[in-house]
Amino acid sequence: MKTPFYWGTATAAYQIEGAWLEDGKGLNIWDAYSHTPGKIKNADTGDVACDHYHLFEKDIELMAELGVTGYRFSLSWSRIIPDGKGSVNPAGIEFYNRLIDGLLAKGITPFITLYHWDLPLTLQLENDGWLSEKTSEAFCRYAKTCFDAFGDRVNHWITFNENWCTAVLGYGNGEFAPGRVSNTEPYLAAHNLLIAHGMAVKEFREGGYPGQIGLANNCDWREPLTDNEADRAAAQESLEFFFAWLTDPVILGDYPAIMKERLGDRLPSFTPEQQALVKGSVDFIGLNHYTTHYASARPPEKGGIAPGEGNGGMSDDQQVSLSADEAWQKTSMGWYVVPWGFRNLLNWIHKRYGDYPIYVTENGCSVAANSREEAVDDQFRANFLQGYTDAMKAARDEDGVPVQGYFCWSLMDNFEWTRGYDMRFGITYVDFETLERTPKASFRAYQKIIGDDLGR
Ligand code: PNW
Repeated sequence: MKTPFYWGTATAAYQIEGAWLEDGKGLNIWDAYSHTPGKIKNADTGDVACDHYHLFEKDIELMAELGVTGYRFSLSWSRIIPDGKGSVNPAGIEFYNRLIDGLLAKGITPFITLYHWDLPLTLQLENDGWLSEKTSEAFCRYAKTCFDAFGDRVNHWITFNENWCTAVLGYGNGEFAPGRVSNTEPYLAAHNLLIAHGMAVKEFREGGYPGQIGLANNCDWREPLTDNEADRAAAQESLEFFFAWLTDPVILGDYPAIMKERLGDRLPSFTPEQQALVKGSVDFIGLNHYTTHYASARPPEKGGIAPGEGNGGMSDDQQVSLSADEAWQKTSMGWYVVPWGFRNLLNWIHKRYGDYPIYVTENGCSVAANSREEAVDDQFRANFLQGYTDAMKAARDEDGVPVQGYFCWSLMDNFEWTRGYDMRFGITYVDFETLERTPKASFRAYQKIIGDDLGR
């Protein structure tokens, strides 16, 4: 039987749920961060967000109308275990039970992300978050709680969303919660995240829960600026610092050689026990993809990001300059629209790791608008989705890359982290005053893309 291709949308708990103090939920680091003055655009918070906690039935209806066969969402750890490590909150389990049952009733397959950045605050305060392996142990227990509660109906599990962001933005340049700045801590945090992943997967496999488990890592494409050897090496180096850093260990069992060489003791090494735990710990590769840059060994002549000017310590560690073609279209986040980069990246991943099923766990764009009318008429996003899904289908159908799912980010406008509600990524417009949802032009375009591919 041909494996089904999942067409879906994606969201994350902190970005949509709201209900931050309801029904026994504990605080998490994004609750704390968004309430810290100066951290978030317009002092926005996720206190209410899309109020999905109360409106989830409407959101399931929307997805049924869209025609998706999968939905990727995350669980709020502190809603399920308020202090991250102690007793379980039955109301938290109950909420996700209703969501899962509602999806299944519409024939939508749930893909659960266990961790999309909202660490229970107690674990931050007591353990310094991901700087301690105690947090990995707490995660493993939380994961088991979820497998036990939902594993009878959920067969697709993603332990972590974008460990690159947690490590680099959370512990490197201080942009995301917990807001730490360091050129050592990102590597330690990432190591503990990988150990936590390995522990949870061991629990999953030994517990005999049915289904597949993996990670969702983010990666942009890096195209060599010229065809010369040095620029091709720079592009490769950049991809290894970005994606291979967090994917090689779970498939090949160790960090990329170039990172070990370059970083010395700033990069933790795997003990034999840790290596046994982590190696082979994914059943699929999850990829979140948003943009492309040129990479070169020397600073580009004009514009671009030279080594040492980039994303905190991590970028300084790469001897790579990034630049873009000014002819490329840009989203309102300033991210370039380059569908062929997506196709190249899918091929690069296939070549490096072999025949693992790949799920595109996120892809999408933010579009600026001055009014609701303008926002709903988002031809830009409709074109973006057409271009990117065409590129993915070319990789799947012409290049033989085993892509088995695509999840558009996002089902609806939501809390875009430090950018607050200012950046809208949704194919559904959300009025944050009334919480009314309105499908955009891109919703209709995506509906058609799905229908055509599934032969409806
Ligand atoms: C991802 N970067 O975040 C997240 O998984 C989503 O929660 C988020 O809403 C979406 O992409 C859009 O931003 C990213 O700096 C945040 O490269 C930052 C970066 C990449 C992805």
